[in-house]
Amino acid sequence: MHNMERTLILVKPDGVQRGLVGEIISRFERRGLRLIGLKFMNVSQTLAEEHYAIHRGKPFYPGLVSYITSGPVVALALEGTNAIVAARNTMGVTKCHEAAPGTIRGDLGLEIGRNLVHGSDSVENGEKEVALWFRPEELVSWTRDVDRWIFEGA
Ligand code: DAT
Ligand code: MG
Repeated sequence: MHNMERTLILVKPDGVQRGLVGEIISRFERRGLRLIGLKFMNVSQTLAEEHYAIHRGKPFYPGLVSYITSGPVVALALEGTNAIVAARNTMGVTKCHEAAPGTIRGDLGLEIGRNLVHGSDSVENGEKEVALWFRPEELVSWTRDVDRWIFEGA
């Protein structure tokens, strides 16, 4: 289907610790994105470093890696038309205090270093990150009965 994209979403350790897993997942679910992978896990140092490789060398990089490895996370692989931009808009901008009300970060967070969620930022990174966090056999290929009421071309 046209513009069918994949995105990797993480509910970061603060979201898990604060009991916001259901709240956060439900926003993506209600948006219409189709779940294709879901797991609850601790993040190894290696995975954290690979995931945040583009930020290596930046002043906030060590804090970023220690934050994502500080407790369990929920990883979601989602699929949908324009999934990258749609999910980014549902998340809100990186700095929670500047994020619009109605977004996850704008409704639930205050600080950039406790910003609750990760979402892939491009179609290419969506594919790469889903492959980094999920083995092929962990991804579920399925047809959702409601797809044709959400994806016009389905
Ligand atoms: P996003 O998570 O919105 O995709 P990003 O990819 O630019 O943002 O950065 C990844 C994470 O790094 C972000 O969620 C929080 C942290 N971060 C980014 N820029 C930062 C900064 N200037 N100071 C502190 N932390 C920062
Ligand atoms: Mg990013």
